[in-house]
Amino acid sequence: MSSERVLVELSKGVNGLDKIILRETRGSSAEVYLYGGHVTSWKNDHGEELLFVSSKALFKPPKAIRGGIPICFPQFSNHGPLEQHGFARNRFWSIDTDPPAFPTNSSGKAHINLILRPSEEDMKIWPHSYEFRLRVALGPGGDLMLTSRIRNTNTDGKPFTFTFAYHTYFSVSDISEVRVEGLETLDYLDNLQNKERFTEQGDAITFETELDKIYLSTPTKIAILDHEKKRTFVIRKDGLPDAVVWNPWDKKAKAMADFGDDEYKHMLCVEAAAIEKPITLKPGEEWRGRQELSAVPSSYCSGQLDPQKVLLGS
Ligand code: TA6
Repeated sequence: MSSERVLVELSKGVNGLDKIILRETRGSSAEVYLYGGHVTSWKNDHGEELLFVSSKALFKPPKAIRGGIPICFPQFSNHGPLEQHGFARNRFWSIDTDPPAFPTNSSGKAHINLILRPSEEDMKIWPHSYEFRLRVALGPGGDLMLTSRIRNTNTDGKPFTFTFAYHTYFSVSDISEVRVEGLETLDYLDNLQNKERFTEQGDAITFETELDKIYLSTPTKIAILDHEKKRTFVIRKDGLPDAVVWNPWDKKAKAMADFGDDEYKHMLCVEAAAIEKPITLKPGEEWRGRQELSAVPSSYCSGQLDPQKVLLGS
């Protein structure tokens, strides 16, 4: 019983906002704010921070926290009439004390269950009743798992449709030294060219200017190679066919009040998402979207880790 307590701790964060700290016995940890159901920290068992949070992030409603893993629901970006990225990221979530059963293999890990239901105010802007259950779990190896279960609880027989993203901000050493593997030759919508559709060239994605693309029907595994840090992030995703890749570069960085002018050099968003084909749920139906993040110590050039082996391997 005692080790259990250490694994999950309710605490106060910035501006006194409630947060949950998850600790894994070997030393990795994660932090989740009830504001936004927002993961703001993920550390490996050396205590190194793996997610980027801006030094100018505001932890003050109604502004979403700049960094970590904002949840975009029920609308990704401006793909619809609602506010940018929907409203889940600037609502207060609750701890779900009675979550429906979960797949057996997740028991015993440091995890927390959160829940979001619409307020009367929300119903005025998006007239649907739903239950959004979010489980955040740390695996024995320090992997970070986020599982969303969204159920349509409308009593008026109405279906609803939404788009979704885990808007993950990864911490990188130097964006110009980073490569993304797994999205080669895929079609994408370019957000910098009116969402026009293009096909990616055959090589890994590298960064030398602002980039804002939605890759369509991607493989379930994507790798981010941080050459300088000899680290590879592996994103495994389920129920989330698309992937957004974003770096604001210098001009956009300067234009964002809650983002440092040079911080674009040390972050990259790679977002497991469902955008191209919005999800429609009839009353009683439930959707599941899961992402698992791993950080593998690696040295690309030493060949210890061939990204193709990562992407094609287990
Ligand atoms: O996911 C990429 C994106 O949609 C970009 O277009 C950019 O706007 C980014 O999200 C940040 O959005 P935010 O509303 O958090 O400023």
